[in-house]
Amino acid sequence: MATARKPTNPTSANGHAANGGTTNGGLATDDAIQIDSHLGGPEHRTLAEDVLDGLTRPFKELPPKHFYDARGAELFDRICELPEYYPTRTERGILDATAAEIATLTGAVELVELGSGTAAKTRVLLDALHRAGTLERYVPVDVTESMVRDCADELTLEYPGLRVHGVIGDFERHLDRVPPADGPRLVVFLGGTIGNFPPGSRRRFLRQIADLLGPRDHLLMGTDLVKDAGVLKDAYDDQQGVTAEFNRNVLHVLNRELDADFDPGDFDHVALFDDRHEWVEMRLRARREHTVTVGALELDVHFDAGEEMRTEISAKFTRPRLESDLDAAGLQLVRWLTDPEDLFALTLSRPSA
Ligand code: AVJ
Repeated sequence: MATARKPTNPTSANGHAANGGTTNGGLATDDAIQIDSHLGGPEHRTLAEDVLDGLTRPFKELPPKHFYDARGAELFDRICELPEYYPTRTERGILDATAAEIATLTGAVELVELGSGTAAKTRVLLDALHRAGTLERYVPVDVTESMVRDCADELTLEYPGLRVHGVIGDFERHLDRVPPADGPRLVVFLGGTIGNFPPGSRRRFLRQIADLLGPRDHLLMGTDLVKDAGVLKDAYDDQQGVTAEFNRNVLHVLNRELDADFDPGDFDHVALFDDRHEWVEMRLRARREHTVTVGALELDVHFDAGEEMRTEISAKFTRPRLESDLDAAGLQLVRWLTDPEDLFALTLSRPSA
């Protein structure tokens, strides 16, 4: 496929196409693109609220969503290339092997992607739907404005006739802003990110996703699977220390955004598999007793030597547990798609009859 270069994209300030209605022989112009932004600053408030809440708990905790500033996104991309981190390439292999079947089963006219990022893996699905002749619209939902805009520009060039309706927002808060379906819809949530939700919120979030689905629509979700604890630990504690840097990056985010004075060098990276909960946990462990100030919150936070702060859970699934989570959200499994080693699964599901 031709790699399209990014043209300038003159969308107006409110994010709506400035020149809607005209066509241009299938060329990518702004009438193929509509972008709505739902981020008007309150992003900082959720960070401040999360930090105040998380750092004043008896067992300190920070939610993983704040890892992903520009540096965090770059470190995560490097994680995806690590020999120890199998999920990305495994999911990609499953998609390569099954995209055509997914296209046939869903007959989807539109693809809605939660946490679309650079949409690297999405192209496999877009290709399959394009080849099946059904693809009309792509709806990426992502907090990073530049990612949504760049991929809208690129994809409208790569797929002549494709419309892109981007939603810049937090998929945990703005799912109700996803435009109404134009025809059979495929919602995709890849990468295993559902694993970041603890079990109760996971089911609540799956129910919100289910609300985006009509009777002919489908959800395609990627989930990492339970496996040997050593393999899991290595995937989250790599030799090169990239995951450790990614983990500590959240402290840089707090320093910059909330005027905190963390010294990331005061914390060790910890990764472990909790086999009772069937999740990987990442923590930051204080090397010495010290107190950190979070200026924007007028908050002093004391750490004991060896105290651990949880920064991420990444749930690992079994088929029965996933089916019961789907069932609780009003969804039923249509296809269970895995790699030959059963490392990772893609599940295709639809609203229960
Ligand atoms: C992007 C949430 C799927 O849980 O494996 C990678 C994030 N954390 N290495 C995961 C992550 C440490 C990743 N997800």
